[in-house]
Amino acid sequence: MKTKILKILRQADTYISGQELCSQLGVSRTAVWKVIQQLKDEGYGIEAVSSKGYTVTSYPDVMTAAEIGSLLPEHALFSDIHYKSVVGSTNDEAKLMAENGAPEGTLVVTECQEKGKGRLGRTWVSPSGENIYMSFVLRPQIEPTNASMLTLIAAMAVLDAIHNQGIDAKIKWPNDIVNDGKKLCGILTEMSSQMECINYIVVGIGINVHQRTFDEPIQATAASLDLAAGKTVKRSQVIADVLTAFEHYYQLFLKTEDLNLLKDSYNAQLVNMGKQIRIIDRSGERCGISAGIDDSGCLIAEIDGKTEHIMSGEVSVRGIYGYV
Ligand code: BTX
Repeated sequence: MKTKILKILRQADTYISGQELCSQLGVSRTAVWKVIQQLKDEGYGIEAVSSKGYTVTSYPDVMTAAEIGSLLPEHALFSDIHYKSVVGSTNDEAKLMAENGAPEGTLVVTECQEKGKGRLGRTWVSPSGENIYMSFVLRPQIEPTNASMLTLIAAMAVLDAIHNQGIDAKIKWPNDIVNDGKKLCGILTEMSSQMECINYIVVGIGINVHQRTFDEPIQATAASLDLAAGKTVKRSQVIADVLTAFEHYYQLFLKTEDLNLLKDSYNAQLVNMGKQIRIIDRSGERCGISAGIDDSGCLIAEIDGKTEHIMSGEVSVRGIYGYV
């Protein structure tokens, strides 16, 4: 009910009477009043005028289920939202929920991760109260080998949300979003599967939002939305925009089970496009020119006159981050 009240108040361009809220939601005036008090306690500036009703004058920077839910469209995929003040890793939380039967669209959001994870055993720096750390559960009926494309879709969704804040950013294949050569976001996709079918996938997204200073070793390579935008960005709006865009791209992906319908938009946003890249994998390091992704999300690279489709590994782009 809190989500619905918040949504009605948010969408109204004028005061909404208590009676109007009661009849829209089919609840008592006391029930509405209690929710209004809770919202005030959470930091919402709510003005109540006896002859007119309620209006919201200011919104706090919170990431509660009601706040995020009130910004999502009706019947959104991500309707089961769990907000936690602190966790080890939202990916681990979401995996646990998925193991216990959580449906597709379950979302975990937190203020702080004590064991934030990057790829390949790396760490994701996750201080409290500053950024976005979230993970969601998917249960697509696709080949397990196609699951890695969801990371690229998530990158497109995050990029849309960042652009909505007026920030110029690009994708660094496969899973980073960068602004001015610095990393704003990282994405970690994990999967539980059998040979031919997927039990579940967890997509984890970390976006630096309010953080203004970063310690070594990421001091020179990390940035945040506030720094890039030169203003204070609302975390809940970014989350809602990521989820809305992801749902749209996910539906397109499921139609073809590849990136055929999304490849052109992805490539148009690729920071590595047409540039010299270093491909570092277990076999060592090679140089080539990036030609964007193919239908399955592999990076196409021209290396020594030959075209290669690179599936995994770390790709570094010259000029990006300053250390390449
Ligand atoms: P990655 O392995 O591509 O990037 C990790 C590397 O990025 C680190 O080794 C470090 O150099 C740098 N780094 C670490 N923290 C930050 C940061 N806050 N900002 C910029 N650079 C940083 C990327 O892995 C995948 C990250 C996913 C994070 C989300 S948060 C929610 C979810 N839960 C969880 O445990 N992980 C995901």
